[in-house]
Amino acid sequence: MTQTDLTLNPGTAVWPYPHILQESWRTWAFRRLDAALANAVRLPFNSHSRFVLFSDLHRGDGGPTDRFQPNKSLFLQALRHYYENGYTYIEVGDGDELWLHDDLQPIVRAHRDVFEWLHRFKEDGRLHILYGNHDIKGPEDCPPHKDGIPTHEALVLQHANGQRLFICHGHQADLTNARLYALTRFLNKSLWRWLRLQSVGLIDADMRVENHILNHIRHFFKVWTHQQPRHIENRLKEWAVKNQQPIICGHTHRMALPGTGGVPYFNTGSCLTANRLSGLELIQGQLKPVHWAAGQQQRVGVYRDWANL
Ligand SMILES: [Mn+2]
Repeated sequence: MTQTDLTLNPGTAVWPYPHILQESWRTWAFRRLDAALANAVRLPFNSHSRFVLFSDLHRGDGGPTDRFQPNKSLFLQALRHYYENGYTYIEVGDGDELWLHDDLQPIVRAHRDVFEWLHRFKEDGRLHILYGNHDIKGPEDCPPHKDGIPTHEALVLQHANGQRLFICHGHQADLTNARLYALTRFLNKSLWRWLRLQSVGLIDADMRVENHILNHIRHFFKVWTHQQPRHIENRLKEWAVKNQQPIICGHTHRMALPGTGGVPYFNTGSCLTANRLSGLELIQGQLKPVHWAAGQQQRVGVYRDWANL
């Protein structure tokens, strides 16, 4: 298959990784997910509990590479709404962008108002922050806290009826974000950052550049960024089926809800589209997708088929 044969339509078959790589990837990803589940913080909940889950905000330093900045005021509105309505906020990883910045200080300085809200939630015991691959500097270098707020790898919401919801960022199933971690982070810090500063916009489809080499690089990343999340979703779904364990992730930036009788894999989506936040609400025992756009909260579709929560 040549590169020009690949199309980007949803539902396109994923790149066929060699069988042996698929197998070892699966084994390795399952081991990491098993460990995250075993070490997860347990949290009881019931049908009166209210949770809101967002992920992949990628808060930066307020400068030109900060992709959170355009959505900041919308996110502040959402936080106020959820705080005043008694929700517990779960940040499902990649809240902050530590691949482009060496430490959290410039991020906290640029978004002090956001962190003040987070501290308000924390003081009420209504905040749980999970770390994703962009919140860490290496697989073994996970921050114990952010601005004094404890962080964890995973969370299990445990209902009195025995139902368990497992929540983690999802990079545990991503080969490039663990085994190849150092290389991936290096490329992000150097190449990706430089390209963003040049406004080339590798994955922004409407950007045109005259340079042929850059166009080829752009095309490769465009295909990659459409294909790779599907591989990761497949690993996460396989794990959910094997363990009969509903799982909620972020990381792929693709919102997901299982259809009736489908694999119980949920994804919060991302908050990187300008003027739009995507997330999940868990209220009255139901998980619902929620979108915030220009200050308006819209619930699109309700997943009702997950009985007895
Ligand atoms: Mn991620």
